[in-house]
Amino acid sequence: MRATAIAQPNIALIKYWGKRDTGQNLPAVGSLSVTLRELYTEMQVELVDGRSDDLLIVNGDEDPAMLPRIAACLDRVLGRDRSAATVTSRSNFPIAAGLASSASAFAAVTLAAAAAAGKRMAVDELASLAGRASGSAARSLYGGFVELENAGAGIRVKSLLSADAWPLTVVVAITEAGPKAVGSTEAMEISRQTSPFYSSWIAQQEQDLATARDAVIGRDFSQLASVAEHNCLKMHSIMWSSRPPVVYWNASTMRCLQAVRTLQRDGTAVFFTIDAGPQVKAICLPEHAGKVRQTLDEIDGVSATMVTGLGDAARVMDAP
Ligand code: 2P0
Repeated sequence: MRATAIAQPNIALIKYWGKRDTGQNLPAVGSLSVTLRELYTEMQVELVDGRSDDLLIVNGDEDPAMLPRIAACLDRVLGRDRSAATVTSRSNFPIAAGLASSASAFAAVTLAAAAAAGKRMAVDELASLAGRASGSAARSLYGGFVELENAGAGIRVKSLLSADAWPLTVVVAITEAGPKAVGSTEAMEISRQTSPFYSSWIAQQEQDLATARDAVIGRDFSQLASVAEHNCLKMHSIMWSSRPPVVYWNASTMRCLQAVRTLQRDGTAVFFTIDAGPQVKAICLPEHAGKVRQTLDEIDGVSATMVTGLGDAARVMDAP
C-alpha cells in the first residue's frame, strides 16, 4: 500500500487571492497559471495498518507543523477511517518561500494517496480534492497553461494549452530563501477583511482572465505580459492596503522589477510576476532566457536564479 507521485509547482499569471468559503477552501476568483518543468515535489504515501499516528518527513526531517494539513488532505481522499500513513516528501527548491511549494506538495500527495489505496479517480476529482487542501494545488494536476474557473458550487480546472504548444521560459530570481513571515492563507483573509480595494479586485478578475485566456490561445506575448503584470501589481496593492499591511517584497524584489522594465524597453520579450514571497519570476521567450538570467543574476541581493520551461501534469511514478 505504497505509491509515489510527482508534481511540479505552478506560477499564476492571473492570481488567486482571497476565498469565498474558508471552510471548503473555495477561491473568490478564478486564476490562470503555468506549470513549471524543472522544479518538483515527490511525495510517497505508505499506508500502514496497526499504527495510529501519521508521520510526515520533508527533505529528510520530520515536519510536525505541516502534518495536520497533510493528514486532513489524506482524510478527504481516503476517508477518515483510513490507515495511518507515512508521507515522505522531497523537493528540489526552497519551500514556503513564495515558490508555490504547497501547490506541488498537495497535488502530489493527493495523487499518491489515491494511488496507494488503489482508488481510481478522475483528474477533475483529484484537482478538487487538492484544491481543498491548497487552492493553487488544483492547478498542478494539469500541465502547460491552466485555468481554474471559479464555477458554481466548486471549481473547475482545465488545460488551455499544452506545455509544448507555447514553450515559454521562466527565470526565477531568489532574493530571500527563508520561509515567509505570513502564510498566504492567513494573508488572504487579512486582505479580504481589511483592504478597501478588495471588492474591485474581485469585480475585475473575470476581465483579466478573459484577456489572458485570449492571449494564451492566440499566443500573444505582449497581451499576456501586459495583463499579467497588471494583475500581479493589483494583487500586491490589495496586500499593501491591508491592515496590518502584507508586504512580501524586499529591495531586491524591486530591483528585479526595474531590471525587467529596462529589458522590455530594450526590446526583450519578458514580463514579471511575484507571488506571496519576495522572489521574482520573469517569463520570457526561450531565445531571451540567457539574457534575462544574466541580468537578474547580476542584481544586488539575488542569491540564485533558476531557469525552467513549462511542464506537464502531476503523475504517479509507482503504485502497488
Ligand atoms: C496563486 N498564491 O494564484 C496565488 C498568488 C500566492 C499568490 O495561491 O490558502 O497556498 O492554501 O488555498 O494556494 C498561494 O496560496 O493558498 C497562492 P491556500 P495557496 O498562485
